[in-house]
Amino acid sequence: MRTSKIRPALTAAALALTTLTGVASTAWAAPEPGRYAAAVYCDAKGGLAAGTLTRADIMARGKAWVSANVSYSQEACHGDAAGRQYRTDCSGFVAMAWGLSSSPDTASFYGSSSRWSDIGWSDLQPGDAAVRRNATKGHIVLFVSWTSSAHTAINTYEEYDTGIGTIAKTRTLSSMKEAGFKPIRYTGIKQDSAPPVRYVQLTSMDDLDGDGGRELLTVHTGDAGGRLWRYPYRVAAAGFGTRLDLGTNWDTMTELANLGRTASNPYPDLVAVERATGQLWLYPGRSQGFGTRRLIGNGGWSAMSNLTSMGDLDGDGYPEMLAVDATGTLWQYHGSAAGFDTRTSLGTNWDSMNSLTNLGDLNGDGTTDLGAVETATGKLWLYPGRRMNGFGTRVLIGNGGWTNMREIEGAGDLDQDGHPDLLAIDPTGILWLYPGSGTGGFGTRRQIGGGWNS
Ligand SMILES: [Ca+2]
Ligand SMILES: [Ca+2]
Ligand SMILES: [Ca+2]
Ligand SMILES: [Ca+2]
Repeated sequence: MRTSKIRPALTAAALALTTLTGVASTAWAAPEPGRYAAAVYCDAKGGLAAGTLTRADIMARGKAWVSANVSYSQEACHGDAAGRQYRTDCSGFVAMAWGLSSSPDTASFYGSSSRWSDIGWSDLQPGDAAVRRNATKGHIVLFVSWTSSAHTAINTYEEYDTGIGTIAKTRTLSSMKEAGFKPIRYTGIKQDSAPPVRYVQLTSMDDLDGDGGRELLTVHTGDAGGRLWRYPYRVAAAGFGTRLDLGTNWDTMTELANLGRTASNPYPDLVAVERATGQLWLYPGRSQGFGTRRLIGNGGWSAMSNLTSMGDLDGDGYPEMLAVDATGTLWQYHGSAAGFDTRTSLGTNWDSMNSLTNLGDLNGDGTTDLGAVETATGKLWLYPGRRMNGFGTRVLIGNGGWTNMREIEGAGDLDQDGHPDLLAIDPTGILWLYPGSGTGGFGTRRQIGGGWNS
């Protein structure tokens, strides 16, 4: 039911600006949705129980109203496919998409509830929402997707205004923040079954085959016997060349780490812990793969995690390595011709972090830096290296969401622009390159592979 009400001129002008320039206006057209909420009762027939709708289901429900361009009115109801009735304004639309038992207003969506929770902007996934509520004004939109990997604008579905109805729209993140939007998540979303983890132990290596490009090692758990693959990076092609099979049974090993070159070998060595015995083995680099392994650490290494080579920190020709023990102490192992000799404690509470990785000299001060994800927050931190003296005060380099990544690995200067880079596999199996900026952060990430979950 469309009304014949004429929109205020400001609203029409703001919409025209939005349409022509693609810049979302902050002059929000949607009037106060809560004012008349009590006046109209829309029977949602109990809604859909929590845990019923997947993100794909929520997007399909939202799209149904967009496709029908359901008219905007705070005093009318419209049904979902099963005839559950929701108020035809911005908050009624999101209530419908989420299958709620009623149509809350934006004040309710902005407030706390067991049915939804605040999330970070970088956590947004399809079917989440963003809500604003200032004094008596409010609006809420359904998040569809980011417009690009730069994450500067989002695509939405929203019940927009009188005469416009339910539409798909694009809004810049800056305008949303300025207008006071915050992202929220329905707590009743049914989790999609996670895609199988096929590639694990992402390990960036120095050049093995002498073509100048770095290598990426990974264990494939999906084919017979845990195959180790080497992916040669081709700088000119900005991607990986044909992978090479380096043998089976690598799923019996864990904590693979690139030791890098030592004074004893022109090719980079690999270390790994044998799950069954807790022994630490060194695999000497050869021109295409690795030679016969050598035992360098008797049992007990299965209690260690986050083995991370930091390169040769004291200049004696042998790389140092970090590892976290079961109590959360971070140890630095001093490299030697035999493997490692002494170790030094670099501090406690490292069991609150995960995905430790050698970032190279990411901040450009001449020393190798460490990256780590804070498990509780999903934030990525840079620990500026102080050679043999541990690390300086940590610096935040990635807001939340990094715990969602399946694998994170400092990649050295993969694209050879002079700055070290980072690789990560996201939950959908996309391999991302985060190019180091040279000043302690990353430029816009680039997708350099897909299917890393198959
Ligand atoms: Ca190479
Ligand atoms: Ca050393
Ligand atoms: Ca540094
Ligand atoms: Ca680079």
